[in-house]
Amino acid sequence: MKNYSAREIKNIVLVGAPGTGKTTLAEAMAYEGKVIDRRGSIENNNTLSDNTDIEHEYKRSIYSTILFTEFMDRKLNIIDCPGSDDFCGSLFSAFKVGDVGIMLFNAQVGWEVGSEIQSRYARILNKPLIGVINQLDADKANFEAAYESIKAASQVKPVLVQYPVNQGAGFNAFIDVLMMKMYRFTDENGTREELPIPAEEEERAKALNQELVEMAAEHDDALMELYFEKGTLTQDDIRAGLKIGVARREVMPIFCTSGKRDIGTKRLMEFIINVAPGPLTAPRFLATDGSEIEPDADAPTVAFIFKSQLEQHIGEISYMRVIRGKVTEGMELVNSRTGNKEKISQLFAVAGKNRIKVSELSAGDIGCTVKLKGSRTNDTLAAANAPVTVEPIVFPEPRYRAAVKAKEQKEEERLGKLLNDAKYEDPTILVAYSKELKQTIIQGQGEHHLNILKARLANENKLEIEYFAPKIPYRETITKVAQADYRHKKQSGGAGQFGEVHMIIEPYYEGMPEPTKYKVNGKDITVNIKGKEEYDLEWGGKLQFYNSIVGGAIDARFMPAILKGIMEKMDEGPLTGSYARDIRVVIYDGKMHPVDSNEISFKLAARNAFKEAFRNAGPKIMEPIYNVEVLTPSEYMGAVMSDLQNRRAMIMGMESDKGFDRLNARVPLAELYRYSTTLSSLTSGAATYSMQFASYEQVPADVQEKLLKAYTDTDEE
Ligand SMILES: Nc1nc2c(ncn2[C@@H]2O[C@H](COP(=O)(O)OP(=O)(O)OP(=O)(O)O)[C@@H](O)[C@H]2O)c(=O)[nH]1
Ligand SMILES: [Mg+2]
Repeated sequence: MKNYSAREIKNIVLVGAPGTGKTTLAEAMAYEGKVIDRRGSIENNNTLSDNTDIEHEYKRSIYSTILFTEFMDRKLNIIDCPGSDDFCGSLFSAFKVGDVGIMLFNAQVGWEVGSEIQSRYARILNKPLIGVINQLDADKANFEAAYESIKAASQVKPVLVQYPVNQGAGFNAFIDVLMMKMYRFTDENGTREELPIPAEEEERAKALNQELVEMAAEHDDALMELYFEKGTLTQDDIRAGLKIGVARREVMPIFCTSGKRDIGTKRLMEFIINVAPGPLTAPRFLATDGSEIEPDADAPTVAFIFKSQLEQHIGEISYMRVIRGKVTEGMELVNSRTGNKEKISQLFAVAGKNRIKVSELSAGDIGCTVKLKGSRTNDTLAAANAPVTVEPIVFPEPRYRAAVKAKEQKEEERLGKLLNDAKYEDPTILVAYSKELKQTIIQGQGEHHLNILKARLANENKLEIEYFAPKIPYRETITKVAQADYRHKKQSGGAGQFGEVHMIIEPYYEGMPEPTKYKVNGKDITVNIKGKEEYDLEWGGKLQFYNSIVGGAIDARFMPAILKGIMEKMDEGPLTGSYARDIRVVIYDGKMHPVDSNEISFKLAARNAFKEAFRNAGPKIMEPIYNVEVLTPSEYMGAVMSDLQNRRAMIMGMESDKGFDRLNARVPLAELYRYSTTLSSLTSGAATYSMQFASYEQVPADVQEKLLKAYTDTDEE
């Protein structure tokens, strides 16, 4: 295989709602480029992409697949992404290295929620789109309705480059209003005739051609001038205008295909090669220091790993885009995260599971290497003499949380290892053992996301796991000032124990003034600050600790023990055993015994005084609140809203946007378990949501009651 340079390469990402035909179209593209000599199908489980058992079982894409095809002496690198939003992580990594998205629509459906979600991702990630109305051979194909729905919903303006002549089961021809030709297909293998536009189509074709001309002129002053001068534009002029409009994400040209029958694939690929942005024209990759990395093949090497995979018998496969310079076989590069050297023993162009050995990959190209020692997704490999770190992929926040364990206790260790492997392959899976909750918490993009992992562990690793409701990381705090004295005293036999601590506690808030005096239980207590310590607690919030002892009532050497006693109780709050936060403690008096006082006595005295004061200080349980944003077709808004209200949500705002409603709410985490599943069933899968931690807030009285009761119950056990 030839080595391609940046100007001969295009990197595209196939996106679109589930089942629009991305994987089937990728197959046709590979076939057109003679990477394969027969096209596989989803039904026969033999496509280049979707090549894992689990994908065969579910008949849908679960992972992104990298493919290439060679066409018109160019190389097209294709990343076929899953349509399901549960697997959106791979779309984020694909868009990191792809320069343009090819957005598929199902001609029978038009714009769907998946289109909405994925075009939103493209917008966030600043990626241009080319639109494809696919499945035009289906009985219920309705090109016009699909186009209208795209026009109504898309934020990037669609413009037709093609329209079908005979959509439906007999589909075999379309008119291309850029080429001003009709393409007719004589078989299902892409063989085409180029014909003049039939007389009855001339009027429509001309009108659409005129739209293209005007669109092109709009995007460039020189083209506009030319258009005024001549009254029209040439094909090349139109392409030039489209190039600008697409790159600026203002225009989405629309194509016609049947991926299944390989109709329109070649024309789409020609257009991608001629018009889509490539490595030299797309925005530059940024380094973490903010500088732009030029795609210069002769400069020191920079390669970015965007996907890591573990394959039996092979081990680690690292997919990368070369951003600058060249990666060649045998080369040594440095991983900028670890500082370790990595030797590139073998290099490949990738077509799904098939890997074709190549001797080098040049700036702009995508390929893979195997058996790197300690590199993973988001790592940069760079020449030792020119270290660079590429700005990493920012993956979406998790939306689904569960506790996980192996069905059999003895498998826990193996589970830990396999979950780590899963994390390595899919950075949107987060796993951590929570010391606080005493559970292993796994987070992902949805219930389906985690269920696929469960199925995979069962099939491939013969490991049965269980998901169950995760505990909520509650916090405890206080709402008013309280005081307590505690004397710890023990005199039995040998050395005794004695320590007495008097303390005041009060709620801490940002910017509160220094303590001066308190009135508690009718007593005035004046504070003379001898020492102040302030701690940012590991679990959020603060502890302020003041020493205001007068007249040497307690030796300064016992203060650390007193602090320790308080910390211990904050670690396991007096109400429910959750972490306590946002408390100011003032130690203002106490007593020592000349012989029996020691650190342990003061620690215990402080611990108990704190517990008592805490209970008298209007203690409250706080719960994590999340900002939840739901995106739903307007028809389901009522159902979504009333469900959220049942979840103690506070609705913060609502906004309508082209047939979709966006709803923002603050919802307690305790009410969000399996939310993705409920939302999906409320809206027939048409809605999506994201969630992000917002703050800790007091739980309502009835909830506090329940929690207190639950805790006492277990305490008594
Ligand atoms: N009639 C018709 N069916 C198609 C066409 N393209 C795909 N299909 C069928 O639609 C179904 C989904 O096709 P895929 O290629 O898996 O779609 P996808 O977009 O990759 O799906 P996900 O990756 O799961 O989002 C399969 O049953 C295909 O055979 C097409 O052009 N015409
Ligand atoms: Mg697919």
